[in-house]
Amino acid sequence: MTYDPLIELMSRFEGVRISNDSEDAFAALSVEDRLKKHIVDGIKKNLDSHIQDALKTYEPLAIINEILLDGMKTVGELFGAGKMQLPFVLQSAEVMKAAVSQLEPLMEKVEGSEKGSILLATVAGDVHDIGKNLVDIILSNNGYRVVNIGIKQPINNILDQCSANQCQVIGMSGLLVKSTVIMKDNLLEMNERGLAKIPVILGGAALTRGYVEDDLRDLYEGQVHYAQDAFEGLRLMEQIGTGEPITIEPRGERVKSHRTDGLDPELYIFDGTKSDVEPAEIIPALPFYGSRTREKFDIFEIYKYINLTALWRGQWQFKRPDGMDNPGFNDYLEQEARPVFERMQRELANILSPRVAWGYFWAQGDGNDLIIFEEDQKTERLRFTFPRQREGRRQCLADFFRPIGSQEMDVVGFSIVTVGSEVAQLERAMFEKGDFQDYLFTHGMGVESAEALAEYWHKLMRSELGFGHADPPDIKGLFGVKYQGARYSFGYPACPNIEDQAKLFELLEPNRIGIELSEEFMLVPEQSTSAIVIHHPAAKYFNIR
Ligand code: B1M
Repeated sequence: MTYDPLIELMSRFEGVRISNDSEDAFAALSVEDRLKKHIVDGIKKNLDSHIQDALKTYEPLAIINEILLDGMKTVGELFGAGKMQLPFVLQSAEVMKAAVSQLEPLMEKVEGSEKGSILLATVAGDVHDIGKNLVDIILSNNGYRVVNIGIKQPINNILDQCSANQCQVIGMSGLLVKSTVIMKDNLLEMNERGLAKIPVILGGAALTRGYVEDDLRDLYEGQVHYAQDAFEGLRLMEQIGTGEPITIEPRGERVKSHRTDGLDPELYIFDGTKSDVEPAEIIPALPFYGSRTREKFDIFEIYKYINLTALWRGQWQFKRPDGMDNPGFNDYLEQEARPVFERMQRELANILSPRVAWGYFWAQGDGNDLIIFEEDQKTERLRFTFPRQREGRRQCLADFFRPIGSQEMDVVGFSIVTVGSEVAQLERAMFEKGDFQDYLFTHGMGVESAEALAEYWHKLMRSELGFGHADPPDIKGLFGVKYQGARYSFGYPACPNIEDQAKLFELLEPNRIGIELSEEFMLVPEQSTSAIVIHHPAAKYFNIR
């Protein structure tokens, strides 16, 4: 991009909010209210001098416990009432951390000043960091001691670290379906070792309240609680600390949860009944056999494919304030989220390094299997087995291909994309430094850029396969899957077996573009995603039950 001084100047003021942070706005307030205003409004300017003023009357510990934490309590209440958005909560947490760092050296003894302590970990096999780290930020800036031991933590380590650090509570996080099973095993292990006296808090996307509060609570001999988000974690810590009974809302008739991950072995057995999917009329010409890579991209072109709903509402967690209508919320997002999005695009342009491996192969369906053939179109190279819906249309991905033995060979595509590992390093540095708001923004931007690259590349594959002209005219139509065929990621409902990533690796050799497969079949770097690309016009997303 060329340098334009005007754009550069304007960019410095992008995202600047007109806030009441002038000295005048503070001058009329008491020393206590000044500090609370810093916290609630997330203002760092003049924080040190206002802390110096407070030190004339208060001990450092009293400033933290009686004034600053009171400010954070207000922040929590505003968030709970839907009057404050997560990014601004994180801005308050940044101010809290800055204030505590200024006061800590002045305190003789920090231990004992904590409201409670928790050992936080993402469970074995799971690489997801952000959810647990948000919990860490909220708890540690509300007076709790948090020992955050990171991702992929086996139960032995969790228990050893809990004991070594004398933590009162264990918090486990995880985003994968498999992680919910590991959490259950961990609780059983704690029972067995006589450690059920330790209260446990569980959180993460694949968990449900019912699973934790019905199933897991039945088997764990101590207290186990579900936290939907970081603030529920905070409320639970407060209740555990005071010994106050934790209220459990009655939820009607109890239903024991059953396996919902689509990995039930019965779903993989083909009993001869196929779905109602008709054969595709046209089989696309094979663009090339095998796989290729590409590493040169205009990142600004990729940014156009970012799904702003997923980024702004999913990752950055902007929520519609109570009483605001949809058009009002859209205006609000344009005002609050758009400038951050513009800034992030520029700041990450040289950090993100998009890379793709993709390919096309001869294929045919065989019951629940998809056979991939060698270039000779005769020799079997490998096969995938997909689950079939138990009832209804009885769909299975294998049905979207010409069946084994038919005259015509079918074609299947695969893709794997990454935006590199540098963004994860930047995130880590931001988290450690206490730049919590930018940590959230950067993480969201990194993962949604990976998803955008997958969307962008799928579009290119549709044109290589010869039906790109049927695409919807605008990018929004792509998010509604209004094009021919579909891109299914292993681990998602129609092809839930994450271990199939190993076969995709065999076909695409993405090590050439710096993507590795962990022993638990996760992609490293984290900001990566893979897919099987199916051309059949009837191929749409479906669930397996
Ligand atoms: Co994917 N992904 N993804 N993905 N992804 C999930 C996790 C999945 C559940 C979607 C689904 O199937 N519906 C699914 C896993 C299912 C399974 O296990 N079988 C899945 C899959 C399959 C995959 C891939 C394997 C797909 C593929 O490429 N074949 C792949 C794997 C990537 C890898 O290996 N590196 C992949 C890739 C990706 C993207 C890169 C595109 C992207 C980013 C992933 C990432 O963050 N690293 C992505 C996204 C965005 C998602 C979803 C849509 C959102 C995840 C997220 O960022 N949440 C997710 C589905 C979903 O959650 N709806 C999905 C935001 C984050 C802040 O929330 O961590 O849950 P979370 O934390 C929250 C709460 O849960 C709670 O508080 C936090 C703050 O409010 N909380 C706690 C969490 N821990 C807590 C602990 C507590 C208390 C509260 O106390 C101890």
